[in-house]
Amino acid sequence: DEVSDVDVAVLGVPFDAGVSYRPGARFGPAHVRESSRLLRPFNPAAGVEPFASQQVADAGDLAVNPFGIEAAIEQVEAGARALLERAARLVTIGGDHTIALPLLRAVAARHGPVAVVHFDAHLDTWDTYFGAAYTHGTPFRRASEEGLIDRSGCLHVGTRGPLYAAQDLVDDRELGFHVVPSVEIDDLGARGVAERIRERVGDRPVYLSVDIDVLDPAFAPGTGTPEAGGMTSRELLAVLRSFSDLNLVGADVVEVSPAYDHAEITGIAAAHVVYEILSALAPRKEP
Ligand code: 5AB
Ligand code: MN
Ligand code: MN
Ligand code: MN
Repeated sequence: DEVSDVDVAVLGVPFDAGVSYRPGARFGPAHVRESSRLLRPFNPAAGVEPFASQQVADAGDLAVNPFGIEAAIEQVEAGARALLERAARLVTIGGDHTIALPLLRAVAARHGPVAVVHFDAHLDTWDTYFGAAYTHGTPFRRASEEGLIDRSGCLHVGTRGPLYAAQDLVDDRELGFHVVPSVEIDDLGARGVAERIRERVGDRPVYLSVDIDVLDPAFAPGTGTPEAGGMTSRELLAVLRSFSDLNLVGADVVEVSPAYDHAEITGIAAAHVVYEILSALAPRKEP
């Protein structure tokens, strides 16, 4: 097995059975892997060229029950826990955002409550959504309720759209999240956003969750719930480059849905996001 004693394992979770307006994120891992072939020399399917040898390994895709949400959530947690026995950190490619909950359970089992930096157009802190407690719209409320997150160190970044009322933002402060809405990013710029994140998370262990819909649909059309007015790829990648200064313990990149993509725009953006995350987690080979 290629995954043993590595610093970072990359795992695909092709799951999207949560209640969703437009499903299709189950095809995300294959799409991001395929697009990453364009990022020579980085290719998670073939290996980990830019990184020091044996530090990053591709663990392939997890087999998940496509019909039973609760069963799938258990499978993701068990799969992540098993991998964390063999790799220090896990970078997961989704799949819809439902999977952030079992991933956080596995990470918290290892590190205790973690700070969370959540890039997303949406807060994903609904209590239930169409009666469902476990969907891509609820993972961070569940994680907060279950004590998986450190309520003094979490942020949502890129929030926008018509789905939120002021009260949601107030509630989220109670759940432990500061909010950096998309409109503020216009003024803050990438450097200002990175500073806000650093101030909030400090030296805590940090889990990073990137919903690709944090990007503007011009930069990521291939997602189930696009919202106009999002970050540019350049801004997001610049903020992620600052993460090598944080105590990053794991990450996911979710909600890539290739049926709505064109010209591989979203796949390529997500592959770059994965690459920046891996660069923050694994020292690059000296040239
Ligand atoms: B996301 C919406 N309620 O269920 C739905 O993308 C949006 O993980 C949920 O942030 C957004 O499709 C969840 C309309
Ligand atoms: Mn979203
Ligand atoms: Mn989300
Ligand atoms: Mn979505």
